Amino acid sequence: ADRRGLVIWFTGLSASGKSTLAGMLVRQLEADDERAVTLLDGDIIRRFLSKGLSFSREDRDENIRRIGFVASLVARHGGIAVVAAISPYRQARAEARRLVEEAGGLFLEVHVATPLAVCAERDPKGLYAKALRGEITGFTGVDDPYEEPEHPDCVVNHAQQAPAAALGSLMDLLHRSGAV
Ligand code: GGZ
Repeated sequence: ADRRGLVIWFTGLSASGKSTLAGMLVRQLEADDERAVTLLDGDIIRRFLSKGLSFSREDRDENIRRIGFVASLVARHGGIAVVAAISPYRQARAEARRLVEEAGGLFLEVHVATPLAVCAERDPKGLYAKALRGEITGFTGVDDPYEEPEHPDCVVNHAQQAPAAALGSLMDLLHRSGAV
């Protein structure tokens, strides 16, 4: 493996399986690659780095800008960052890609394309139910937009694939692109 920085960016709806897959990928990379791996999970970022930000477009974009900036720092030093955030806006994801590429890193966008109906059915935190009852507004996929990636580097779908199979296709991509 070379020393080029690497950012694997998972985008998709709430409860699509981003965090699960990101966690599995981190463990696999830690086993296969001698480099440290930094996990930037939206849920945790919002408790620390982005504490106080709302879910307005402006604040989501600010959240993604911060995550993209940290990922670009990791990439600049030849490290690996794994990001899991809804990142619903194309332009914000493109900006994150630009930052990482300017830092000399390889940016791979993974669309976790689990259908909305399946995410809403899974609903591990009961947030879809609340959004559908109108108790939360501006919930992604219910009454807030999600702009699908037009040219993702990889698409996985937890309604069609077991997590282990999704991880397998991701590892194939990483090996094919010479990233690890
Ligand atoms: C979307 C929301 C919202 C609204 C709270 N819309 O499944 P979760 O619970 O654990 O992950 C979601 C998380 C989204 O944070 P991100 O930083 O990934 O979002 S973004 O990239 O858009 O900045 C969800 C919870 O926060 N959550 N309210 N209105 N998700």
